[in-house]
Amino acid sequence: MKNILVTGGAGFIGSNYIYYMLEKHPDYRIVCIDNLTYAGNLETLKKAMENKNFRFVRGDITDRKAVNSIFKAEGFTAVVNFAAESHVDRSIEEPEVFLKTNILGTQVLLDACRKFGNIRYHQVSTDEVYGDLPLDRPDLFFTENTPIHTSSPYSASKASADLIVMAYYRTYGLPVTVSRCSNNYGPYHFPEKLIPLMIINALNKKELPVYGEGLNVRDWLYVKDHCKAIDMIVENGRIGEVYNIGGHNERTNIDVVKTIIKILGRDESLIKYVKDRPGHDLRYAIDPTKIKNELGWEPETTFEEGIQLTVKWYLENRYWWENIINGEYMKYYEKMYGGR
Ligand code: NAD
Ligand code: TDX
Repeated sequence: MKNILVTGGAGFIGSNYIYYMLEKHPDYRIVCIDNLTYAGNLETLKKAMENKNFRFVRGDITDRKAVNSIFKAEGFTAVVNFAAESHVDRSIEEPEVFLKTNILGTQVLLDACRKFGNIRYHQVSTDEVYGDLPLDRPDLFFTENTPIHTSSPYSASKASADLIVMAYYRTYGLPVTVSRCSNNYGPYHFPEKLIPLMIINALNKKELPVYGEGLNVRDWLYVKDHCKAIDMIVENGRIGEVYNIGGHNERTNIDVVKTIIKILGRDESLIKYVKDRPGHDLRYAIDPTKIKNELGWEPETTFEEGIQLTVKWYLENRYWWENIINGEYMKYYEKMYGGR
């Protein structure tokens, strides 16, 4: 029987992956380790907890002793590492924890995979490791051969982790894969990120803070399509390979914000252009040819469908985000946006 360790599964993409896997592979055992940072939420995993094939362990991936003891007890067949500090703006304020979790945490997991029987390891990485593309060259895309060229402490930490993962493949022969995905959106997305922040603020008739002129471009992928791609890579991806994941869904930030305003029937006067993010990447755009040709992966959800589904989810799950924004989050919001 397959027994998969999912790290960071109380966060946005990890939790969506857990639900995807429990449904797609009802015979697999899924164990989640997550230390429940500000971004982790046990409420998100409430339904998964009812499944007898699922186990949650509160633990830190940088804690070697704790990680080794769960590997020893469980006998994993694969590890999928989502656990990370994931917000670029926070990495600009306080980089250290990004280096600790994203780089050293990855190393602890890789060591455990070696120690407990050369276990299959998948690293969930990001298109941000490629840096950015210019706005006036729509013909350019990130391929797996695009050089690593990072901008923020977040992306630098993710790139470092990728390099360590590939070093464990080359040096020790550990069976690894890496995926680099574009911006995700969908259910359980933490309110600090662009799309949920704009939905929640628009619902609350609060200002919508757009960085700079709102012309930066992101390549949006509905989270379920990302989960499906990871499943395919872990099952059939070639060992030692990197796969880009993205669905050719490029939008300027201002476009995304105006779409949300329209869906919610709010007024564009809520938009407030604020001071730009330092080092703000201009454009991300993924070329997904490799995963399409090798594994047959294609996105199933268009941006138009996905954004409707996402807004609907936030309307129907107010308790989930109201709990978050009524807590510590307000302090963060004040610090990042107050007087910006
Ligand atoms: P998230 O911030 O929503 O969730 C991260 C989870 O990791 C949280 O549950 C948190 O508690 C947990 N965590 C953090 N530090 C930990 C530690 N030391 N030990 C154990 N658990 C820890 O992040 P997300 O958006 O779901 O991103 C998941 C992964 O996907 C990250 O590796 C991120 O770099 C990558 N990624 C994200 C996107 C995106 O658009 N969100 C795109 C591409 C790649
Ligand atoms: O209030 C805001 N106003 C704004 O204009 C916020 C929060 C963001 N933005 C802009 C900055 C970006 O150009 O929107 C764009 C998206 O911002 P984020 O949601 O913070 O995402 P991004 O920085 O693109 O990074 C995301 O995608 C890649 C994830 O957070 C990363 O974890 C992932 O690796």
